[in-house]
Amino acid sequence: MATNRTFTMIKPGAVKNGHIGAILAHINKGGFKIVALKLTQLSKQKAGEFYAVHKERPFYGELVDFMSSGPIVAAVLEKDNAVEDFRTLIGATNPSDAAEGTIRALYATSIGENAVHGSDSDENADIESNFHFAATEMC
Ligand code: 3AN
Repeated sequence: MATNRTFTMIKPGAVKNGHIGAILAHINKGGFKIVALKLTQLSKQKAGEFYAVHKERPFYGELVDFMSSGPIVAAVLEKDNAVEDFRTLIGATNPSDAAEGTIRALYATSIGENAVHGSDSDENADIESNFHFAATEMC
């Protein structure tokens, strides 16, 4: 996959609170093209695999429970400098530190329920996109 792509999930809290449309509009306004999109729900096992890198962190159990608690929206996004620009668009992990106007400042309720995921490197964007989508589902 080209390095101008990143992977995102709209997390269960933001889906439950009715923010799918607003967040996708924010992403498009930020200059990102959606190249793959699905509404799905992660099993506990799949959520645990996705966040395996955080296995030793104290919040891992809570994170896996939350991420498998309801539907999510998974998407692959395309833009020059996608990974870095998307992390700027979503804001800091803790919404109370997120810059004004960012997705997390607008739609997150806490550090654990922080509205969206954004890949942290081109390598992880590729791994995470392939975790959720078959090659034929990415346009
Ligand atoms: P980011 O999603 O901004 O890259 P990471 O990779 O440090 O942040 O954390 C992954 C996810 O773990 C976050 N999106 C958040 O949902 C959760 N998380 C991170 N730190 C905490 C924390 N201190 N307490 C609860 N959940 C956390």
